Amino acid sequence: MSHGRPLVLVLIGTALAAACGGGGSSGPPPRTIAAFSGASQTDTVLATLPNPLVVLVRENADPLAGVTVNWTAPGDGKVNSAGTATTTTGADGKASVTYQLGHIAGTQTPTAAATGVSGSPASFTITAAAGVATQIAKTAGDGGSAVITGQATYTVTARDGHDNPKQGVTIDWAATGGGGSITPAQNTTGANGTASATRTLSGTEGAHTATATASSIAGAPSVTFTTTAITAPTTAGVSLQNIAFNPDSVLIAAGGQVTWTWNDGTIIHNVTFTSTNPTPPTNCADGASGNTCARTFSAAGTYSYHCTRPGHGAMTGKVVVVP
Ligand SMILES: [Cu+2]
Repeated sequence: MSHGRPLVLVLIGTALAAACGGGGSSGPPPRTIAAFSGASQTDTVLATLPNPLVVLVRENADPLAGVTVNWTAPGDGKVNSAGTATTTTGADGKASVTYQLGHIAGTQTPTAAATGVSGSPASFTITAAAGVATQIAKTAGDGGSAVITGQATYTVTARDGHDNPKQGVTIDWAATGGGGSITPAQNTTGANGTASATRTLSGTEGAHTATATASSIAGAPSVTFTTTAITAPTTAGVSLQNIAFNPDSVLIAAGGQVTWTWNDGTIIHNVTFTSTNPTPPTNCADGASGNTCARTFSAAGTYSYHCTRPGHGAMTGKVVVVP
């Protein structure tokens, strides 16, 4: 005897027992619902699965006919061409629907529920794969600047017509302006739909362009990345003003020098390095307006610093040194 069954079933069971003239006071026989077939199918978004979703309802071990099964599709998936469907089990205890996948790639879980039946709702785990790739887009690396002969990393993402990332799309990379090179010349998008390449700039300042083209996609879409090549200066200046370093990031060539100038009246500041690799130069001590401090940076890398005066915690800066 199980507990928690709806009262109606208890009454039905009692009535059946009475009608059969036996059974005495035992409860209704156990009913179960379970996925029978069609679970674990995989297809493309918006496709209709080749096999229907089938549940089996039993009473004790026997198929039970006439049980109402309420189906629900997740998202914009469809059971029997709609968001929900109602079917009735046949003489074999089975009920079934067709399933059309929703547009979002990944796991989709349609369900089948029956009132007062153990195991309800039964669920089906369907895997939706992205559809045919229709587009590529720049997703990282475009529009920055880098020192001459330096590098930039570009990333494109291929997607299907529903914006699902699409794996396995071939991307051709080409350096198209400014000189230099890009590698690899060709690769394919990964599981997250992305592919990346490394652009190496020439020794000439100015715009460097490169393209990513997906020839296998209808229309062979192509996107253009631009990086501006700059020559790192050998000197840079930073003003300490309004309880801030301005600018808070400077770029210099290795061996170059940065000069800090105090311009904040009587407010005391210092320059205290916080990064350790590369080894930073000596800190600049407390000072007020009129004070200056120059430091030379011989090793390439990023040097972070801040001001340690009370209440100046937001006063941070960095020096980026390139070879
Ligand atoms: Cu300060």
